[in-house]
Amino acid sequence: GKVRAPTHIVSTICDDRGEEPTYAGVPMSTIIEKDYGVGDVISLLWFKRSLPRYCTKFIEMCVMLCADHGPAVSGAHNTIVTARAGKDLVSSLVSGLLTIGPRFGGAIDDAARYFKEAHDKGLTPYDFVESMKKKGIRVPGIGHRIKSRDNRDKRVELLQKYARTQFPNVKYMEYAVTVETYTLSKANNLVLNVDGCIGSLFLDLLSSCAMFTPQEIDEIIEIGYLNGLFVLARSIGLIGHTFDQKRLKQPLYRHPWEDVLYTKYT
Ligand code: Q5B
Repeated sequence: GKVRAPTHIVSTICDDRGEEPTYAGVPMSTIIEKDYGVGDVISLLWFKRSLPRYCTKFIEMCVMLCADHGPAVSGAHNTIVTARAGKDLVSSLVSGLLTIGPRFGGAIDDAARYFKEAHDKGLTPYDFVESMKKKGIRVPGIGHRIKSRDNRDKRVELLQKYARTQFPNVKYMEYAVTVETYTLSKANNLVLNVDGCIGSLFLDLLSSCAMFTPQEIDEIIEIGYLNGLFVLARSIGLIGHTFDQKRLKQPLYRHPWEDVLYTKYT
């Protein structure tokens, strides 16, 4: 019989061979005719299924609310400096994206991992936070440079409000809030931050929408899908910062000497 030569690539999310491309089997014309949003497209290409509207709206809210947070954050700062060095759009964008990681914007996956483990094991917030401290690990999703008990993060409030009214269950987010109550007793800025809020709420979305098996949820958390939301969202802002600098014809950036502490090598 016929023997098919082994392929070099296996791909399951988008098929462009027919009359029109499909995303997880859904033709482009359906996406347009049925007025799908970017949340639906993310749901098809990342999760390979059509999620209910309340879930895709939540995804869209995450993208919109994380699109930018001003010029002073690590990502925007790098992008601005790179654009001012005369580099092109892609270089300016990726130099900002490369700052996304465990301290800045890229704590969503770890927040989901640690909150899930602690919640599912039934750890009290005290036991969870203190065990992390003993291991020398900062609680991902907790703490912010400018947000605090008295200067709450509106993004967190908006996402929490939406999920409390739209999600069938918000047990992981409520657990994260009890962790926040404990960490706030230690320092004013140890709030549940936007990464921790999205991480815990995504656990709630995955576990309560009846569209994922427990094994699929574990795989999503293990692979680490959720930082992708911040990367995608913040790309919008970083591209904006690049255009802004170019439009403003900003010169090469040089950090002022007076803002550097030059000390003798010890
Ligand atoms: N301490 C975010 O720290 C920050 C602790 C903690 C236990 C913690 C820190 C942190 C986890 C990572 C995380 C996402 C680095 C943040 C984001 C997007 C953004 C950004 C924007 C946007 C801030 C002072 C004392 C020390 C620490 C203790 C701090 N965090 N203990 N668990 N999580 N969080 N990142 O203010 O005893 O003095 O040694 O790593 O979730 O990135 O807008 O800016 O949209 O762009 O620099 O919102 O919290 O404080 O490092 O001086 O620490 O607090 O151990 O204790 P800070 P530090 P001690 S959202």
